[in-house]
Amino acid sequence: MPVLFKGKKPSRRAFLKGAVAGGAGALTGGTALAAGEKVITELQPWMSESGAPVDAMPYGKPSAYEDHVKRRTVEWLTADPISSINFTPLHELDGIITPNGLAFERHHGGAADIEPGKHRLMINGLVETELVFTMDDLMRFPRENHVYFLECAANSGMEWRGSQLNGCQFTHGMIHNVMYTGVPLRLLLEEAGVKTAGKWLLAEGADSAAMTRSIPMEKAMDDCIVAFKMNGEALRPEQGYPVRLVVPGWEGNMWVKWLRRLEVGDKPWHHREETSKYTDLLANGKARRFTWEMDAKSVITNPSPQAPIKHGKGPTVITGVAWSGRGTVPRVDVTVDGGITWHKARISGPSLDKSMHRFYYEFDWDGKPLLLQSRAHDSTGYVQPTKDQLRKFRGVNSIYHNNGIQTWAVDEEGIAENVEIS
Ligand SMILES: Nc1nc2c(c(=O)[nH]1)N[C@H]1C(S)=C(S)[C@@H](COP(=O)(O)O)O[C@H]1N2
Ligand SMILES: [Mo]
Repeated sequence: MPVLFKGKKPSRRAFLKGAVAGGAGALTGGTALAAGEKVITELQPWMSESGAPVDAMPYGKPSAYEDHVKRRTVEWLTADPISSINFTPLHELDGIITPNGLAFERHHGGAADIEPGKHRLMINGLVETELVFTMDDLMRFPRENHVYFLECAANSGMEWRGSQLNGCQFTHGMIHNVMYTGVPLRLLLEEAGVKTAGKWLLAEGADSAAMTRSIPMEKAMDDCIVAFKMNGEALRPEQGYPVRLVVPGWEGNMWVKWLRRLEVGDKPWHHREETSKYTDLLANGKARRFTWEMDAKSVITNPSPQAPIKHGKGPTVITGVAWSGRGTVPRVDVTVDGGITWHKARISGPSLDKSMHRFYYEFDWDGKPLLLQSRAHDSTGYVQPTKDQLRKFRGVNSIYHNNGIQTWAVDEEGIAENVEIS
């Protein structure tokens, strides 16, 4: 049996002081021992027998008690699962890094299963020397590490005309944020020698969809990465193993997975994914095109429809994530009364360029209904708009690039629901 109190038994007062920082006598989350928390005094099975040996699981997995933490789909969204999408469970995560097994997937022709020894990356078109790289060749270039978010341009697309899906996993889960290791694209292009007429790049995937997108040369030479690792280990097949393009801050569709070819040209190719798709039809019949940058955005992940408040009134933690394709997010505001009063949230963890930021707002909930919103300010001074402000400029036909403020209505029971108030 474990020794509960060695020496002097602490007073209830000292216990409370230790448990609550600054709370005037209220218990934050602990229960006074006197009230009888039996699980701490009773012997549990995991203390009476030895645990699993090392190597029981050579590639580790989360605890079996965490099996509800998973990517999820919305069945009616796409006609079949080959060209489809699933969503990152944002409400189950904390900090800024998305674990590899939980990074949302978007495939247009299923996830390719590539044998790395048979994979090649070709650079052709307007270059001095057309080149073909093996994976081993790529490993001989200087590499860099960067944390970036990848957001599908369609993230929150279903919410354009009004609130629809009940959970931040579904409204905002087409995003992940991982550390990439790879070779700056600039180094590979310099190796091939881009001709002066070479102003555009076509990136092509080796999947059955052979995804292609046109990328301006300035971006290619700036911060794009040909990445082969995510969070330290090889890219997952779903994320483009053995190699994908990283296009920091720009819409996910351009981050070509299973990257097999980079063609240098003098103008954009106007392929399907940049004409009929990933464009925004305005009210006057014209379409916005080449809307590459992802605008500043944020969402409260807890509480949210999939993560209600279960503890009743009293000290309550609100948390969420914020990001911008144009830089960092130095400030996030949170409101609990639908925007009547805004409070500055606390950002905790690294504030990196074009990466997710984690914010917190702690408050004393009086148990009355709440209207929760968060609002991101990015390093360019841009402020996340309301959905009404967005619709004023973009009409109601848009799907892509919805970065409007999200509202969760929380009732007296702590149940949260997706609503729209502004
Ligand atoms: N080759 C290839 N690359 C691709 C796609 C694809 O279907 N095939 N989907 C794109 C889209 S639309 C998005 S949003 C991102 C999704 O990346 P993820 O699956 O790592 O989340 O990959 C992009 N790259
Ligand atoms: Mo996408």
